[in-house]
Amino acid sequence: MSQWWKERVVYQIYPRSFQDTNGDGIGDIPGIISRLDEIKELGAGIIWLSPVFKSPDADNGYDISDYRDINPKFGTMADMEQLFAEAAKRDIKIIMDLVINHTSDEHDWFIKSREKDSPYRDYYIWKPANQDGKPPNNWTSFFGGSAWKFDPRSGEYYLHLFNEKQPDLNYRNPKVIEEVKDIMHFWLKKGAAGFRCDVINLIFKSSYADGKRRLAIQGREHYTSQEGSHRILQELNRHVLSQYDCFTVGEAAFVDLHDAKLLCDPDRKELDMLFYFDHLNVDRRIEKYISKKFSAKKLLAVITKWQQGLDWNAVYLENHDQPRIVSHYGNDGEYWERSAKMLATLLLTLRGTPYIYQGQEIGMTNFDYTSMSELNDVEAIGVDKMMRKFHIPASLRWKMIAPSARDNSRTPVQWSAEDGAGFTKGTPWLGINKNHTKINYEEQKNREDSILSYYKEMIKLRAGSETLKYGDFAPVYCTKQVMAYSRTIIGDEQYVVILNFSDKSASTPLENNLVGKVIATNTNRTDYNGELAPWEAVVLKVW
Ligand code: TEU
Ligand code: CA
Repeated sequence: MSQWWKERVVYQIYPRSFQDTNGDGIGDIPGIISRLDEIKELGAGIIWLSPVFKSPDADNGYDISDYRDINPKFGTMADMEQLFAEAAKRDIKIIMDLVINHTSDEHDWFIKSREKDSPYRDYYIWKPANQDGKPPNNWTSFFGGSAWKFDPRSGEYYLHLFNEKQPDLNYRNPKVIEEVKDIMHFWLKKGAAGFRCDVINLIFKSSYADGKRRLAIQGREHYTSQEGSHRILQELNRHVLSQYDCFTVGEAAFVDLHDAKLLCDPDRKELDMLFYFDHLNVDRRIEKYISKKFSAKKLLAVITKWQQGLDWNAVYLENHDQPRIVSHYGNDGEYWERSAKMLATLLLTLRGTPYIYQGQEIGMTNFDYTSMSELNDVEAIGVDKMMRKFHIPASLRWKMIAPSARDNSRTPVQWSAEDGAGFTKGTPWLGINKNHTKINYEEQKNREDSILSYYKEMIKLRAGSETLKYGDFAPVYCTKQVMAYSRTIIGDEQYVVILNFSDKSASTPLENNLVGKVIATNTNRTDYNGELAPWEAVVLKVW
């Protein structure tokens, strides 16, 4: 079967923030349908749809209470079917978010599982207290606090790696795997072209022993990329995925290159590609709330490791869990436009399938919130609570949380300068950035030198170049400030990409052969002489 997912660019939609049509302040499926032409025009050929399933929204849909129904906030199953049909008309494929590490505690399986003698008891991970009457082990949740919640009715604890409203499924129970297969068939038959698989390398817990003591997420060595997870992925592939023309991208937490190679090895038939986090953590310490200095050198080292280590990468700089890249690795002030384009150049000239997160294509910036009360995210709220327990003062908590919180990327898409940003006529579920009067789709749509136009050009350039899609990657030059790398098909073509990650101008030495014809740039230059302006990007065709 053709690997069309290597040819196309993916556009991620976070439905509640994309486009509202009924004025309730929440994006919806009719809203997505109304914007398919914009996605097509951008040049994306696949949509990754964050969860639209029935959910009490403790974690904005990543807590599913019915995998075969649509959240009424977003619309109906008929709307979803229409979305598949309208997307197909435009040759846009849709992949769904498969969230199977856990369900909502309001899922029917979990409700039944609370009864000790129910046939559903074993769908989840229930354990008695330890000898001291404490939780079964010392594991901590991704969102702060113990990963176990006591259920007084049955006198046992259940495991939740995420929020307590997200109980983990028990993958030692073959019935759970059969349920997952049925859900996958259901959506593939409806027209899904594959899945983004949420924290897929964490599903199998190989032991319930205490975890090594850590600052956070204690216990992870017992469930990260275990043999059991590999086995289950192979089974899902054999019994389901291999029967459809579809692909999977796994989200793999704590993954290292060794595990990633196993997860993505085409011969093992587990995943087609995966999201790792290393490249977004070069300016963060072990925990994302503690920052350290960024350098282009460190970033290039990480990129090189993954570009050369895996045959095919999922290339991304933003998603609904990460801050906006222009605020993270770029400059969202004076050099907003140029640095956003520089980062677009990076995204679209690496080897792999590029993923664009809604709003990234217009250079949306981090949330302009000023206090915790404006946040919605269960993670930020949990982490704040945990820090409070450790007596960390409010000002320091805010300093750590504000730049990294997930709500940074979850503010509504800025379609226009109007009140409501063209997103809603009602009250938005999360604050709209005040800068929508300046940064919005409408303003950039017909402006030739806008960030949006640049994304379109770069997507076209990639689509038309075998070398940019499939060429080998090699690092060429780097300093703290500048990186350069090449993409090559031997005997055919070579491109060199030069990027300046700073407010200062820079130069690259001529002996590195950084010469050639300028194919793309975020400035007006027509030739390259080794001098780079602040935040400049230059793509050279060397031969
Ligand atoms: O994210 C999993 C995950 O690893 C995140 O918790 C990550 O550590 C954190 O968000 C980085 O800030 C996935 C989803 O993408 C996320 O939205 C969900 O909350 C989570 O799984 C649970 O389903
Ligand atoms: Ca709505």
